[in-house]
Amino acid sequence: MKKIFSGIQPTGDIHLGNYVGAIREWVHLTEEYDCIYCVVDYHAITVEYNIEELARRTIETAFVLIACGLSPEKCKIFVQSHVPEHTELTWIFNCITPIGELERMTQFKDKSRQHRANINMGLMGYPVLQAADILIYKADFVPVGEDQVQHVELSREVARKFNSRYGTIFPEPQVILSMAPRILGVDGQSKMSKTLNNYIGVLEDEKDVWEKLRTAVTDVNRVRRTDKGNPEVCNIYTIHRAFSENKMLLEIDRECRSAGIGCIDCKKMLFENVKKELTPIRERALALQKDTGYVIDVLKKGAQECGAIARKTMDEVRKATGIYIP
Ligand code: AQP
Repeated sequence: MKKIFSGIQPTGDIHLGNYVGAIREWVHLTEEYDCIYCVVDYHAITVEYNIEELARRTIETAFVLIACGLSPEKCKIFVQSHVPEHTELTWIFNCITPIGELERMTQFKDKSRQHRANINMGLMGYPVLQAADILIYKADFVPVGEDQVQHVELSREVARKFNSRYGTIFPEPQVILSMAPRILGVDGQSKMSKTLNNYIGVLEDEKDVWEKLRTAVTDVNRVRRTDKGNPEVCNIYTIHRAFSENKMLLEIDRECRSAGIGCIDCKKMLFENVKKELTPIRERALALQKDTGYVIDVLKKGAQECGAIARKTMDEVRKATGIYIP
């Protein structure tokens, strides 16, 4: 069975972008691949964060993953910091990764702009840690949204560089690009993001979801109800594509272009479909919230199993790099 690795940061509420851009596809992939999914807490501390909230958010992220349908019977779920070999391998990779490669990463440039007062080594080295996350399990594929493609490409370069210098240990991982690779935020401008506060949370209650959808930016050129719309530039239509069936999409496309349907009616149809998919997730999450012990056990088992794989890879890496092994 080919191996899959992917991760999610415990930086805030899991939103529709994370769900359709990553988690929903992670669930399907467990049917065909040997999947490892990780709550990447060390990635989350590369920017300012709330110390009191990190542990709670880490557990919460894990139970939302399970509530979204990831079954611990079908994949491994664990917390990054519980397998310290990730950071050990990062150090080895740091020593073969050119700084220039890291400086040109789009996410580093964006986050440096957002966090001018704290442009730290960890922020720049984020993709190196990500390469270690992936390669320590010798993953063949990495399912991600568009924003993470550049980082996976860097992982491939790191693997290539390591293999040519020390002998082949790592595969060159390939991206599995999400079917919904870039969901925009309700501002209609930036990627939906936990830290930009432009998101609709997977666990938000129906009233709040509707309020956010109702006021979300649509096609800015469609000012009046009688103006014809352009679904291809409309944020709401992008979300529709992730939640609605083809028949409805064709109908909306046709009606929007001829001004036959207004934005509010289009949003109401979307809301119904989002509600249908999120309600069972919210119910499962509520049940899991009352059973934190179960989630903690899942994470413990995941860390044990992943730790065993990671230790084996590190043994190979130490040998290959000439580190003294007593
Ligand atoms: N808006 C999005 N559309 C499609 N996919 C998305 N992903 C994130 N946002 C969107 C995908 O979700 C997975 C986990 O992402 P992450 O938590 O590791 O970090 P991120 O990509 O940086 O997501 P956020 O919400 O924007 O987090 P913050 O605000 O903390 O930086 C990834 O596969 C990602 O592609």
